[in-house]
Amino acid sequence: REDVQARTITEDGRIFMEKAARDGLETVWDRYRAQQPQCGFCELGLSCRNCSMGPCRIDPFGEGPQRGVCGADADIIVARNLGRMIAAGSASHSDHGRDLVEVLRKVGEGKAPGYGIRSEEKLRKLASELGVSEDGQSVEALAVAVAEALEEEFGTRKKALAFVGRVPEKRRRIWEKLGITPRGIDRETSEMMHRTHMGVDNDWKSLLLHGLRNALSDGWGGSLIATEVSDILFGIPQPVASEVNLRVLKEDQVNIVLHGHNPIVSEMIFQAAQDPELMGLAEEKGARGINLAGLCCTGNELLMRRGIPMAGNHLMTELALSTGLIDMMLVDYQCIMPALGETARCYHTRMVSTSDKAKYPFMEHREFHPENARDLARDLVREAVENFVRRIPAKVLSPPGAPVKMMAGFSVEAIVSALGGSAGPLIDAIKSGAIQGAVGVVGCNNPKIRHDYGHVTLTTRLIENDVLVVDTGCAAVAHAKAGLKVPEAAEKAGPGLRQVCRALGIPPVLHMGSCVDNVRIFDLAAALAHALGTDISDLPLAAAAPEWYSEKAVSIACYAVASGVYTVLGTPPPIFGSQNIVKLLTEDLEGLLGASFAVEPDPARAADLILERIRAKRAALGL
Ligand code: SF4
Ligand code: WCC
Ligand code: FE2
Repeated sequence: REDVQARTITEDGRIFMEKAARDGLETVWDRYRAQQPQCGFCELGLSCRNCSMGPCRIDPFGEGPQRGVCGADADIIVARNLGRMIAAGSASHSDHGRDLVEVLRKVGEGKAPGYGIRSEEKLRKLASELGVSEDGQSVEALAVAVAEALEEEFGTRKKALAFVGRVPEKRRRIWEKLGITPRGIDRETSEMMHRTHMGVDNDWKSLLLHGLRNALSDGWGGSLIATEVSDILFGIPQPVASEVNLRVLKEDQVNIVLHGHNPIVSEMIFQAAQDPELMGLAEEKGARGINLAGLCCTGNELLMRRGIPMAGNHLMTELALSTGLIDMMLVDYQCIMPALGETARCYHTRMVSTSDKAKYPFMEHREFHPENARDLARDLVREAVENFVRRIPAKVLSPPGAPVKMMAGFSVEAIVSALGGSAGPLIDAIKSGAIQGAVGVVGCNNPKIRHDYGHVTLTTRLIENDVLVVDTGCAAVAHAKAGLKVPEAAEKAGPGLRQVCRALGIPPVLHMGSCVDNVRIFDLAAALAHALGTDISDLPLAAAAPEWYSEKAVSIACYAVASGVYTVLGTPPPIFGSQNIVKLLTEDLEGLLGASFAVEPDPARAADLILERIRAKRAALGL
């Protein structure tokens, strides 16, 4: 059906959209259509329900009211709404980071059986960065001390977050001058909620500046802590081969799918699935093994560290259920559509929620805590195995064909070691023009944009033009499905990039992890800037989120720009009700931060904007 073609570029997506329709399921695309037309005021950011004198809306045509009941105009309302999106996004990444810090502390205290310190090297690096003395401390005591220092990053009233020290000097001065140096992770989010309460900050410029600071508290705070502590607890990712798309689900094996974000649960399930006793039980039940697969970012975390295959990205989560092959789906939090529990009722699939802060309709709630995680993971894997025999043959459709091969695991440490121990060869390749620049293509799927089309079109154009692409999150999964993440994909790259990839045996599109792992990209950018004695904004870099949907993506985009990286958004953010704000974000920020936003739904044109940007940056550097 043409309808199905228009919704996705992926073959497994098309096949299972039709299967879902046959099974009478409603999908995200159906619900999106049912919502049409969506509210024009809200699309423009012109509606406000921050207080009970409202809700209010501003008439974009200038004929109806131009002020809310309190007197807020379009600029104030758009800025407040955007500010609250940033706060929600920053809070989500940062609260995820906090959960990891809790586990780190419990590991140190000996109260988290099954968890441990996998990278002592990173623990020590973080200790020295945070000014925690290592003298005579056991690893356990050091873990507690580092956890305590990280806890201080969240709530304490400081002048600056510790990790601001990683930012090039020139950039730090820009932040100081604008008053956007992030001071405390929770503080910036809390202050944003305060400022956007009725009758507090009513200057749209100062609201937006605080928005940047709030986003920086995510990028150089909460997300960074999530990534670093995950590396300490679960290991620093190294290049690893794996596979992607719905074909990674196996008809003859117990399929357990992990969906959500935090590796705390998924890593324990990974361990339990290796248990010989449970593997034996699977055989008794007639299965050839226990097969784990990932969705969204918790999948990316397992992929990066353990090579666990990915079943799909955000818009594939319902369709994965429609295979009828999933014996258990475990979710933690973020990007888990509340529709999933009901969808699964059509099949034998057991749906299990695991986080004390995230419950969903029609899911069993089995709460994970550091103390019980190892035992609970074993119980759940056992239950998944027992559920294997309850598959409903009439409802099973095995995805035809084979999965697509991919490579992942490109942490900064892994990239540097692939380069032979320093960033030097990458800098040389950029200087010589073999690599014209580097772009982070990141973010979600959104039913407003043909599934995966934005990512794959943009990224293909960029590599054809000798631009190295690094990616994370659902964008990375889209690229993998399109076959861009194998060394052979170098053939699709321009001659310069092709040669570099061939010499190093790497793909032209490097998987750097989950959405919190976007901080890896900025760590790399900061390292390049340091090596060249310049600022991040002087480098031939850019970022893009062609299909973003989430508030977390708004926070990421804002810390990208505030860190000096030009960022192109595919889905329009709700800012077009204020021409002042559009002008500030797409033009004037350039003068203040050396970077700005662009909005371009057509990914081919987004590629042109980015290539033009890279050319200009190269010219300014005399390259
Ligand atoms: Fe209306 Fe102002 Fe209240 Fe918003 S804060 S709902 S604009 S009165
Ligand atoms: Ni991260 Fe976006 Fe995927 Fe969710 S999992 S959908 S925030 S990119
Ligand atoms: Fe509305």
